[in-house]
Amino acid sequence: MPSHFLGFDSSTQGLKALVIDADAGAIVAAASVNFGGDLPQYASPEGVLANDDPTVKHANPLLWLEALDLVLRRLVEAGAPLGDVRGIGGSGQQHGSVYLNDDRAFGVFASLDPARSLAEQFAGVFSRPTSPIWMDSSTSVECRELAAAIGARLQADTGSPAIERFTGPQIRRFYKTDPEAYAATVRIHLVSSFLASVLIGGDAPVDRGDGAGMNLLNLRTGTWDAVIADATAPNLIAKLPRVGATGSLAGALSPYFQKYGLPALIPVALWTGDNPASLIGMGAHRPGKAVVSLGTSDTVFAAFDEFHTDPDGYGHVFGNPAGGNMSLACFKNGSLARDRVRAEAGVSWEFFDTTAFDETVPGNDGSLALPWFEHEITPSGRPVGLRANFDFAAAPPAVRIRAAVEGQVISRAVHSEWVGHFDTLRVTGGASRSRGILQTLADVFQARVETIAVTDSAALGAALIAAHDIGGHSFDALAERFCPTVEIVRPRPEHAATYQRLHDAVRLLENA
Ligand code: XUL
Repeated sequence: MPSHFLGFDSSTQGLKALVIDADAGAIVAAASVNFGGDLPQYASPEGVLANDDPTVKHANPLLWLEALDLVLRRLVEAGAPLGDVRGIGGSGQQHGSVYLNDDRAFGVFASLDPARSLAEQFAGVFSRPTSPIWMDSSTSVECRELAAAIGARLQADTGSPAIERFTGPQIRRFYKTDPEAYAATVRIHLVSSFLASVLIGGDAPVDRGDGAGMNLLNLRTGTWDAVIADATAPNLIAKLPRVGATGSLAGALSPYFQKYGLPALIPVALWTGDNPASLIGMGAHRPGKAVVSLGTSDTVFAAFDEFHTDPDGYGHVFGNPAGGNMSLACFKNGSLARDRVRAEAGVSWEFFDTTAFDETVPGNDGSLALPWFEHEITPSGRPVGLRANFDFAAAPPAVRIRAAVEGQVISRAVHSEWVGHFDTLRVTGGASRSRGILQTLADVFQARVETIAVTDSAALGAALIAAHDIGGHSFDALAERFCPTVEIVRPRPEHAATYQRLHDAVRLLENA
């Protein structure tokens, strides 16, 4: 009997779906929907609605539903063996929230009509017509209020201090700006638990992995924190779904989805956040291995067992879908900043990998730069602009580019120190093609750097979670089958001390 599982990832800009064969370690079908390109009627080219206030970033939840129908149609058209699927998993962009209005909403979930689209049936059930997503930064006042009300316990118990994009501050803002609509809200879901609810035609629990990104879940008790919830908005706990135990199921698939040839009543795993799912999809579910994702923004995340938090308050603790915890630090100035420095120096990445590497020395004789062209979030609250501890404009391209790459990589290491030591870094994202960047990561972190062949790590992780939670496959076996190493770059111990010394220099530059 085939061991097929379906995984979804509903991210900021699109929805991906993969069917895997867990025994064979193979992806047997894939489809995707790009929100901007495929569903232009939602006027969200990057998955976000336009707003006069640049701090407000909302999305239309009907867009996510329309994409769900479309991606399933595309899987059918691609001949995906949906009739063999034994279980489903999913992940969603973290922190975003969906507000359901009254008992009608629950009625719609329970009686989905296969003759009509999801978007058609869910229109009118949202008490807040648009969903704030993780890019929103409009809640600094609410964050200050929560911080004042709860103090240090907020981070100590939920894993993060008050963070603008986190769900609790977003809920508080909704309550303050539209108290009537807030009062008429019966349920507030995360993107992940909302889409799981649609799949089961019911009310899916929030998983610990994604729930940790809300400033509401007490990670020590594993349940909603009543005091923090009360300080966030009145009567909030009654509006939140249950918190599901890691590895438990959301429910059975709604009959609606039989129209795509999916078997009746197959289990649906709890959906999680895209980063927790990526931890699994990158084969990094065990402590000691960190993932460095070099994209538009850079993220560093890793599994760790013992619950502890970042003393600087920039890193987060989320739940690891394999059990225990994971850390995450997000750096807004990633690839775009690196590339701007490179372009302004008038050179190619190949130049960095070869000439710049030969003409300069590791540590760059202490010359460091932090290309903060956007407001950085790790650390936050600093003015934008390029920071350097030398005359940047007058320096040769090789020095400039090494200064920026090393400044970035050392700051990734500085803000991951609280997590503990990593033996291995699994690197993904466009910049992982640069041999020079990989070597710098290996030398700065003094860890073995690996690249792997996985591209859609969140969707793959979601399918692997289903294979584990539903199919009983072990995460170790799945990681071995699906995430083999492609390339290894070893750290050079002779450069350890040089880079360690520069940690303080980077902190100084960040605070200058
Ligand atoms: C993590 C975060 C982002 C979103 C992107 O805290 O805000 O990585 O999850 O989808």
